[in-house]
Amino acid sequence: MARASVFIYITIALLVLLLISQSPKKPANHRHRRLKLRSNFTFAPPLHHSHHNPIAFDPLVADIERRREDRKWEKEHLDRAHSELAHDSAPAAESQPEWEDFMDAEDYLNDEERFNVTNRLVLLFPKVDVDPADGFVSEDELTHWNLKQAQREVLHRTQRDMDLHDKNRDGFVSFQEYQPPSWVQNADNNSFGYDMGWWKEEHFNASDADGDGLLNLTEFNDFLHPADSKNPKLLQWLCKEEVRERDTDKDEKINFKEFFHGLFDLVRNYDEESHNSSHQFDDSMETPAKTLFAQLDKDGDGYLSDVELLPIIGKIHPSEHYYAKQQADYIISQADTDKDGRLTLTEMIENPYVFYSAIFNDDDDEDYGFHDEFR
Ligand SMILES: *[C@@H]1O[C@H](CO)[C@@H](O)[C@H](O)[C@H]1NC(C)=O
Ligand SMILES: *[C@@H]1O[C@H](CO)[C@@H](O)[C@H](O)[C@H]1NC(C)=O
Ligand SMILES: *[C@@H]1O[C@H](CO)[C@@H](O)[C@H](O)[C@H]1NC(C)=O
Ligand SMILES: *[C@@H]1O[C@H](CO)[C@@H](O)[C@H](O)[C@H]1NC(C)=O
Ligand SMILES: *[C@@H]1O[C@H](CO)[C@@H](O)[C@H](O)[C@H]1NC(C)=O
Ligand SMILES: *[C@@H]1O[C@H](CO)[C@@H](O)[C@H](O)[C@H]1NC(C)=O
Ligand SMILES: [Ca+2]
Ligand SMILES: [Ca+2]
Repeated sequence: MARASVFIYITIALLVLLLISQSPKKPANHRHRRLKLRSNFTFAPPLHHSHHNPIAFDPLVADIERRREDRKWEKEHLDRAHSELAHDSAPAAESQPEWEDFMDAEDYLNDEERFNVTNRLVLLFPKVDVDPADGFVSEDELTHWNLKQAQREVLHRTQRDMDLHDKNRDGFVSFQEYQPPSWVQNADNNSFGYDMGWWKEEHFNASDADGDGLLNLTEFNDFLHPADSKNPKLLQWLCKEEVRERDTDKDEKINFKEFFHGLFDLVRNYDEESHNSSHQFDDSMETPAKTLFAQLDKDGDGYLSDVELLPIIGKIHPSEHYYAKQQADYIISQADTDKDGRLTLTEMIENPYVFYSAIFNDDDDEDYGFHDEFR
């Protein structure tokens, strides 16, 4: 079937790659562009509209970045962790990178004979073009691909965090076992504002979908990324938390003023980015804000309760799907030469750096604008 031919095809492509990688090393030719691995990571979960790392298009690049991030993470935690941890979290013997350190990895990516971007795209195209496999990569297909890459990344980080918190190593995190990270402990209790309810017992309980008092990997992942969760208890908690944070006059409800200065901007930004509507930044926004407020205020008491925030919570806390789509739209806008809204393999090969620009370090004068796009 088609599956078999794809397999043969991938095998051949891999052989070609192998042959190329074993040919004698020639002096590097002059390049205008250097692919660069990202080296700074933030280990706190992304809250609100904080920076969201671009998703690596190529799983091979993601893999290199992941290993590098793991090393940095281990170093950061082992430096101050107790010796018990130091033994257990020593790097696993599984699939060691073939390069000694990560400078080598970056050299590898920039060695056109070992890491041939064209061949990479040829190899990846049939993996993205699956629904249907028609020779075109659609926005949905690319979004789905990005989302899969992002989810793999997120789950990997959760697993890493879980290893740290699951003290008795039974695969579950109990409430006694987990300790809030330092950014929670050091938060100033008196400042009204963000994230005060995070890592508290209510948050823990809401994440515990089956109510057995323990969080397994799925539940712990939801705990860290409630906006991506399908757990209704947790979404409800997130809404409550949002009310707590926005409720400046402490009446436990959101009045119009509290809604207009804060929440409405988030909803509007979300709609603009996904629907590409026209920009307007003036007082005339008060009218649409009032309209939306009235729509959300189901019981008409002039305030928004946590339950009434539920329809917009996905816009206040965008999910991975949102970022995956945003990135797909950006890539298509840059690479879709014939403007039919979808990508052929040829279009991708002719615009390779759009797919690798998250690690693109421009030292020529062209502006790819990728980083700006994703804040
Ligand atoms: C990573 O470093 C770049 C500059 O090297 C900086 O612009 C960017 O904000 C940093 N990102 C994070 C998440 O710290
Ligand atoms: C990359 O692979 C393509 C197709 O196999 C080939 O045409 C191109 O010359 C290769 N580039 C380099 C630098 O080896
Ligand atoms: C914040 O309040 C908790 C108890 O509610 C307390 O244990 C903690 O020390 C306080 N943190 C700071 C920085 O004041
Ligand atoms: C969380 O659930 C436990 C029972 O599993 C209960 O004893 C505790 O009071 C709950 N805490 C909160 C804040 O709801
Ligand atoms: C964790 O528990 C939930 C039920 O609360 C279950 O649906 C899920 O499959 C479990 N995940 C793992 C990794 O065992
Ligand atoms: C986005 O906006 C631009 C310019 O305002 C317009 O040309 C384009 O058709 C819009 N795209 C969509 C999908 O609405
Ligand atoms: Ca397709
Ligand atoms: Ca096209």
